[in-house]
Amino acid sequence: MTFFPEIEPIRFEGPASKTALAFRYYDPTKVVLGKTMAEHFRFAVAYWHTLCWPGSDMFGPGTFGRPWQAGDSFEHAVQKLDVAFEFFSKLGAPFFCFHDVDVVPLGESLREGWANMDRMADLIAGKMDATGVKLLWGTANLFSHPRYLAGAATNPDPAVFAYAAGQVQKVLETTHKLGGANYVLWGGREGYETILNTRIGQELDQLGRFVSLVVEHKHKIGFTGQILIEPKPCEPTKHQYDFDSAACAAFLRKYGLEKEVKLNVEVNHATLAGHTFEHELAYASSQGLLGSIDVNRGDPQNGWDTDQFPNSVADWTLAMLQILGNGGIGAGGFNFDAKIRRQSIDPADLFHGHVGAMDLCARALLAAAAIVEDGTLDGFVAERYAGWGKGTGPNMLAGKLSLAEIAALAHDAPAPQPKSGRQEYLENLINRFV
Ligand code: XUL
Ligand code: CO
Repeated sequence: MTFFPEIEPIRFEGPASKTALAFRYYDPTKVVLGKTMAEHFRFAVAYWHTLCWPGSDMFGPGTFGRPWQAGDSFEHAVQKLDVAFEFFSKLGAPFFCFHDVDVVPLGESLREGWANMDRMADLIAGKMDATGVKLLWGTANLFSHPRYLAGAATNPDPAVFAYAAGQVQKVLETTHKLGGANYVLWGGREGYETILNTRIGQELDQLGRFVSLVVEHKHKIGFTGQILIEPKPCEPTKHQYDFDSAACAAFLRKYGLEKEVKLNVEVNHATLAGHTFEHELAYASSQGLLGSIDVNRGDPQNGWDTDQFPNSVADWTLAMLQILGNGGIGAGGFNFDAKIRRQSIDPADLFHGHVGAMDLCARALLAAAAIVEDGTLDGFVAERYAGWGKGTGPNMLAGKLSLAEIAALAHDAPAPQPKSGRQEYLENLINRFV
């Protein structure tokens, strides 16, 4: 049985290829700055957008009519699993990501959900063995079921906290069993709608406790993958606590988790927070917290999470510069948290979305690598901060001088002169490589 009979495995054919579904730039074996493209990206398909989303929106039902979406039984989930691994294999995606609810019906009780997950985990393991596709991360959906309407870990009702703990325990253990590289917590409803019914401090303490419990359990079961939280400022809640990289860094430090937990940074979430993606990457990286990324794009005019596939080489080159500056993405990867549009009803459209996005990332990597190899940009920035590496600069930074001693230096020195930041020059420089 095949769901994509007309699709051949996608191959690298180079920039001159006339084949619509071929890679022009993404060559997994090509070495760039000492690593293969496969190692740079660790591309993953998101189960939820690619296999589960039916093409619905707020004004109308699903348009895709996928056969496995006709019901929510275990049999439907098995059908979906077959299609999922056919898709991953033909695409040549080395990884996938899932929520518990994406791969299996969770049933009416935690007990039923756990039993279904165990049954499904064996089937997933079989598929992974047969295809060589690996798990980038697992996560529990703690936001769709009505029990989570007021949050999971931050719910005013401890019984909801306990139910969420049960879901996370099972998915964390399943992720471990499947050899997953990471476990993600996105706090979709960990926030609030109105301050009139909300105690922010209490809710943050609950969230801190919850993440600490996850970390404790990770060590208890011997899971060596990364635990990641995923910043997003809003949607579905009006105010979400893990607003952006900076808010997450502060949260992790307050609860003593900054050595245990990193960030899964998503493009569209940066847009919603009023930041560029490169800002979010740079901030996370500066704090040693860049763990993984969710690849997509928002819409410059619409203020919601459109989760589109990326399509700007210029934007992605800036992101790739930050990722290269971080020394790569480590145990994380590039997860396509992106969906095709509601009108893109043909199964082949799923391939067009992913193939184009993988190629775009590869093209941006080549541009960013050329910028790094050229060295002009790095040289400019190094020169801009050079004062901090010589003279009294290092001592000022290391806390060896008091405020008064530093002021005394200023009394005796010539007055500092303003210098150009050269933004236009630098923007032109980047455009030579894009
Ligand atoms: C929602 C979002 C999620 C997380 C996983 O905006 O990005 O899909 O990535 O729960
Ligand atoms: Co995401």
